[in-house]
Amino acid sequence: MKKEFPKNFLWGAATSAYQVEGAALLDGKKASQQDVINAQSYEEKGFATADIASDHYHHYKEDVALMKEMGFTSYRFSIAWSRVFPDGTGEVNEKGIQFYRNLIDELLKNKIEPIVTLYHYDLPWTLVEKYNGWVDRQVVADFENYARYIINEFKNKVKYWTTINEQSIIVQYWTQKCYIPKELQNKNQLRYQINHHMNLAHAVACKLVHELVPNGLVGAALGYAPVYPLTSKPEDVMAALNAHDLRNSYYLDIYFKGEYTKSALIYLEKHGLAPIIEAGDMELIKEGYSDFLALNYYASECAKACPKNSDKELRYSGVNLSGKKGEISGFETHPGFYEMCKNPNLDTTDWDWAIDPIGMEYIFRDIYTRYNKPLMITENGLGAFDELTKDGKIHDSYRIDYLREHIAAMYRAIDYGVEILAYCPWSALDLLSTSNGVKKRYGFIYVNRTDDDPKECERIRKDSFYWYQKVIRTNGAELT
Ligand code: BGP
Repeated sequence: MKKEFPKNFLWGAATSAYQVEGAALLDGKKASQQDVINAQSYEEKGFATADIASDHYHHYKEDVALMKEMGFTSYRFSIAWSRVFPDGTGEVNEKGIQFYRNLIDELLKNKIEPIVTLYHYDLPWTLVEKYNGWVDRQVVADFENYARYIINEFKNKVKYWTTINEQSIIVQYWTQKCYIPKELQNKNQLRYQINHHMNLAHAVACKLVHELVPNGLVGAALGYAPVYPLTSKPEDVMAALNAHDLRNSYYLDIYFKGEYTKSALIYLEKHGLAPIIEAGDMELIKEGYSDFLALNYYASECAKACPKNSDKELRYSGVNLSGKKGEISGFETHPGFYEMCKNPNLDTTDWDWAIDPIGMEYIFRDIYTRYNKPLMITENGLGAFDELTKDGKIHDSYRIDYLREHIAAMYRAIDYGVEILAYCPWSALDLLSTSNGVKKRYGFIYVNRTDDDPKECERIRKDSFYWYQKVIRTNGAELT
């Protein structure tokens, strides 16, 4: 029997501002920390800068038309704070906000529901220069000013709001996702302090949506992976539980219960890593409750025991910069608590991300059972080296296989009663990867450029474009 998704299920895809827009210093926009980080990584590693990215700033009408052609009923994107407030605070940049008015109007004209992310890694550079950005509590007040302006501006046009993108990933990869001055990079407590400031900013944004947006719904967009034990040895199972508490529940409990997961906080306190929490913080966090959770799911993770007396030291997640399987630079390790490792039961992408559709079904079931809130997917997808073949096409059957299995997993979760609102895989069109330039592609729409040469950023429909069009047309009943 063919299985359709619920009647008003939202189908679409996702992007983020600095990864897709380009026009990094145009029409009054000033640099964000990502413009600076990516300029450095171009110098050091040859990955593209964010200057032009996919030039969506100039192609947005064409891009929305292509989304419409695929049948999108939603589109998840982010607003660049430094386009609207070039210095983070102060005067609004009229041309900057006009871009988002135009984009949102274009989406609504095409009956595509905008799902707006307020913050996706791109803090205005001025705030980094002023006070080291997220390291300083002042950022919460500046974020509130920015968020209030944006939410007010679009309160009658945007129903779904996501606050901060992937706090859990920011903790792991903090120098990629935030600009951290060299002299602070060995102070790991700051990872959790930054996260605490983000929890406050998240709560502030939730309160603003509840206050200002009629029927508005708000939640965080969290990078989330289930953690499996490497073996059924009790010490590995315990390690997986520890990893789950520190990497997953530590965020979810804030969003839905307004408190830090005890076991994780005790671990952090014992090791001098816990955030400084000021009077009133936890009350604010409780008041800023979430209506739903947006999940970014790519891969599952695996953990094993790491005895306290081993010779290992605290370290955070490594990254694969080459796109050659097996070249990941290391795994997160907390001696005495857990050590992450490769799952021998799963194949991986070329960048060592475990491919695991059942993992997505698992997290849907698990999170919904524990918190009983609606969920949506705001990222899911396969990074790959796509080839533009001589016939002018992109035969990305591997991406279709990946997405098909994940959509089927999502259906199984719905079948078991999980409330899922939307599926917005990564990414609508090819864009700048956070860690691997533009060679690593995710889109349904190919953007013809290289790391060195932006060319014209011509848009070309991939095979997955036509496949997804059919999936949406049949409301998920036809996945072949
Ligand atoms: C998520 C981010 C996205 C995105 C994606 C793929 O963590 O929210 O911004 O880029 O991962 O990651 P990458 O670009 O490193 O392949």
